[in-house]
Amino acid sequence: MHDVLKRLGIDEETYGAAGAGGFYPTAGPLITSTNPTTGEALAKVRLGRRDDYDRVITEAHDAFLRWRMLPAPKRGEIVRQMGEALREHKDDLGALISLEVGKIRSEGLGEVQESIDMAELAVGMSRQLYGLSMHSERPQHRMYEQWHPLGVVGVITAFNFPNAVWAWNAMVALIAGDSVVWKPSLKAPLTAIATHKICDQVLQDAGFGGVLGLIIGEDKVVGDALIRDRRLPLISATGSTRMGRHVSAVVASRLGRCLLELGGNNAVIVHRDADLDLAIRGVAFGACGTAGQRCTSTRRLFLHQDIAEAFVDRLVAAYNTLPIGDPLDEGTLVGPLIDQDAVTMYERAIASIKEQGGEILCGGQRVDRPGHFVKPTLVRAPLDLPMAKEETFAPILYVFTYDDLDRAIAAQNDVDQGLSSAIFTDSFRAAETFLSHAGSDCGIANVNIGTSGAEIGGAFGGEKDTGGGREAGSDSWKAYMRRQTCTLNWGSELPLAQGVSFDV
Ligand code: UN1
Repeated sequence: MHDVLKRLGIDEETYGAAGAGGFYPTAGPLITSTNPTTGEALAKVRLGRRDDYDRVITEAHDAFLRWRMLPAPKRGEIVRQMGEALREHKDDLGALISLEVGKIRSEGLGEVQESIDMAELAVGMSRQLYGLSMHSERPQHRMYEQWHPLGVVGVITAFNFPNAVWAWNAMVALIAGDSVVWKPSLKAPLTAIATHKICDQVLQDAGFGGVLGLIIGEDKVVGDALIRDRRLPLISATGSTRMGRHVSAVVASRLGRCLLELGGNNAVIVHRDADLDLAIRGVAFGACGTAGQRCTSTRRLFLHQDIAEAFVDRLVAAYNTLPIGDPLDEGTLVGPLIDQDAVTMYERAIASIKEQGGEILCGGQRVDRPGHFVKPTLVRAPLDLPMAKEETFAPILYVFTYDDLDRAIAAQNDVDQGLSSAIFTDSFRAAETFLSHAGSDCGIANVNIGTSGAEIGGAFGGEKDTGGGREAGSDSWKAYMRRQTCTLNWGSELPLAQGVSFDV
């Protein structure tokens, strides 16, 4: 057993549900979390069942009733301590992320940093849960909006950000006065358990056990219960568009709220006047970072015809020297895919690309070594290549050539997803065209930086099949609260709005 796991308090066999009193024995099936780099078993998790789910939700709801009465800045103080606790464990937690999902060392650490940043941002937010005030049309009346906690928030996360995406939601939901029940991916249960333990300890110490709940279980058992449960006014879900469509339909049928962060098919446009050194680095990180398994990964590249050939040559050269290997080895830039299914999807995608007339410029195969490694792949593609419209969660980048910027932007927008986008250009006019109302249709639009690696201060999310949700910074806290409009009469008359009279 890895020392990292021991230090994080994870046993060889651990339970998959936690509530007011910490972890308790579950009796569902046993799953094994394996290291995608080596195939070695890391630890086993006993899944939660329906009755475990009910217990977690009941305890979260009870805890919510007390938590919501704590003033928001006091909740913020507790969240600040969570950020500190994460900072103390950053090294080990980052290593666990590398072990469990194959992120390179700096990305594993970066993910924990993202959670720490979220905690700190949320502390500030806790003093600023502001509402607007309006002038009433009636004399001696005052009108304003205030924001109340929502209740128990259900958070569903994917394997690729097994720590930070929970933090985007949880840190903000906590300062908002909600309790949070987390259903993590079955592909990254240990990171969830370790993260929960660290943050829950802070709440337990403050006398608020139950505010954070954890339920690890199968979709058809606990996932289904979570999305149908009327006790959960908000479900925040990150994952595939297919999953999001289902979650959204079920939650809508009970008139609940959804916050969705789903698939992306993110593009970079490299204009003829771009700084190509910047562009090469931005594209390589965007397409190959996290082995292409970010929702923000760069999947399509539009090159102006004047620079296309030279750029492709440089990119192929860069791809051919990318160090692929153990994510914990210094110098590695590309780790493994999450599991064999992901490798199979990659191989199927490559076969379809070839069938559809795409030309593989480099990569296109798995790497001959144990673990789930594939080669980052560049594909020269006709504009209508059907595969380029799909999100394959692997390092495959489709390269197109354009002559007219408007056409490149239109092609960039011509996919179902709308998460992230970028242009590399030194032209003010080109950049502003890209950012205009007629420009990128994505939730994120960058100039001279790539599509991935967003900072948490901004709202994060995208349009169309990406689901429309906004998480993390800016005013995204509003999603975790309910708005109340209040009108107060401090006069001795009762005038009615719109001039209505009703004298009794
Ligand atoms: C994701 O892949 O689900 O912008 C989230 C980024 C990260 C978050 C990605 N900050 O790439």
